[in-house]
Amino acid sequence: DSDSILLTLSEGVLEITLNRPERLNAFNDEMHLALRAAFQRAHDEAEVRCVLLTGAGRGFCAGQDLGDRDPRKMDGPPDLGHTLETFYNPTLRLIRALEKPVIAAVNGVAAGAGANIALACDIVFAAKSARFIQAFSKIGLSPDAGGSWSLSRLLGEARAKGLALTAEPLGAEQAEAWGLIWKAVEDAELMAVARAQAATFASGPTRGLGLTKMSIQAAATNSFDAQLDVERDNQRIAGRSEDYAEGVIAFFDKRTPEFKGK
Ligand code: T3D
Repeated sequence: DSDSILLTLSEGVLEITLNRPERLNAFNDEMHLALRAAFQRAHDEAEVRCVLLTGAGRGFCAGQDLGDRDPRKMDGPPDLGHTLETFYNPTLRLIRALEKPVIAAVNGVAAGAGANIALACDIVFAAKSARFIQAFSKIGLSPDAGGSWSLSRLLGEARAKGLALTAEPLGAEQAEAWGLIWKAVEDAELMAVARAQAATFASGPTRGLGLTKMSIQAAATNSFDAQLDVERDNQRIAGRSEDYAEGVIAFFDKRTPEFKGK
């Protein structure tokens, strides 16, 4: 734990709050390391059955803290490839590889890498007042944190290029209409809606949910034929889970299943 993020683990939900509200939760090195450690914990601990990521204050995350990139305070141009590989990419890889659902509750503006970290999550709820901004082009950078991948796949090339080249803010309702996020919800209801979904996932068949995530992700690069193989392999694993047996028995008993996440 560190001051730059807040962590709670309750009823199987690891809630991570980015906590630098005076900087709209922009990333400094400490927050990078703390966020990565939190996702590593989600990976390592069986008690964690769902992750919920949100931001403190009025913003979700404004991307990299530009205070740490002020050319007037540096000896020469930074190697941003190195900073991406050191700080952002390991966390993004952890989010995608985590075989548990990751929910983003985008409570306010999500800019630059802040937008793209949200888009790397599995289910994105956004407050209706939230905006997604590919801010990179405004400061002479190009998309990172998986944004070029997510935008192209979720929206297609025309909208991906439009957002990335113009840096025009995309409102939450438009993001939902375009299929970029799961749902835009009333601001006052965001956390209740996101937490209810997290609770449902955390009491769900974790193995099956994790395999579902993996199958959908694998489809992005697979042929139909290869994807049938992925489904076969994942269903083989799911079919051996205790939760699958419980699901079928509960069906015949006409009761709600009690999944254990095993
Ligand atoms: O560097 C590497 O390692 C490579 C990786 C790069 C990844 C990236 O994310 S690059 C993109 C970095 N982010 C941006 O360029 C976004 C910059 N911020 C903005 O454009 C705006 O702040 C927003 C559109 C996000 C929000 O606008 P608004 O009007 O709602 O708020 P504001 O007044 O601009 O910001 C409030 C405060 O947060 C303000 O501080 P102040 O004046 O009250 O003391 C502002 O400076 C600060 N803030 C916002 N974003 C950042 C930031 N401070 C440092 N870094 C930020 N990214």
